[in-house]
Amino acid sequence: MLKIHHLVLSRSERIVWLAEEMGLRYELVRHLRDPQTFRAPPSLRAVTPLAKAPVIEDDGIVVEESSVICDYLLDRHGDHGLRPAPGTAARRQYDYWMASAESTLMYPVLIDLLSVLTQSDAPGLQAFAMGEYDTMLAHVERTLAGGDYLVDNRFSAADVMVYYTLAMAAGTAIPFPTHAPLDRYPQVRAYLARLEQRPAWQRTAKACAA
Ligand SMILES: N[C@@H](CCC(=O)N[C@@H](CS)C(=O)NCC(=O)O)C(=O)O
Repeated sequence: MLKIHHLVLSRSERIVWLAEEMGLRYELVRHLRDPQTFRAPPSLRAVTPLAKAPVIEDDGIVVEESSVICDYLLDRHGDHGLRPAPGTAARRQYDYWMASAESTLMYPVLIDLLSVLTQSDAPGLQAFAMGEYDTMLAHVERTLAGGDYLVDNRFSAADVMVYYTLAMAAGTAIPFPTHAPLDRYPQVRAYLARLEQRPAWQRTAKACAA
């Protein structure tokens, strides 16, 4: 059976959420972070030398990296209406958001969180993060002006990916204060609230709770 390794308070919530949206059967293996360092425990290193979550095991195959796992599950079990058809404009947008969630959109969040976690006071770096926050949040805000979801006005795995990045920025995914100026982006805040209404998200929140 599909095994989803969940590092509590981490991006692996994405995979549990997608599995719930798809109605998959899976075993959830929870790994607790080190309370001092907030790093992954040795139990995760036993699954992958990277010791990063998410990671899944499926019939002896180990798959890592959130967006790759999402597309692996959709390839293996069918799209379930959660991914546009290949070769379409919608699919190009989907691919863009899937990749962006862990790259362009994530940069300011990581810089901000690492500054907070390491208690470093580098004003230049913080100013850079604030500028990038505005660039990325304005981009999501503009996209949402055209509909309730990021791609083709339909919920997709791209929303699952981007949600977690935005929830990190909002400070709701992990218990560290951030400086993301979400108050200036009402469409983004409404989008997060809308996604959190989904029954599959609510089941995920319960299963993944710390
Ligand atoms: N880009 C990777 C990021 C993986 C990653 O950094 N995961 C974090 C959790 S949010 C982790 O496992 N951190 C624990 C550690 O580094 O000790 C993905 O999306 O899967």
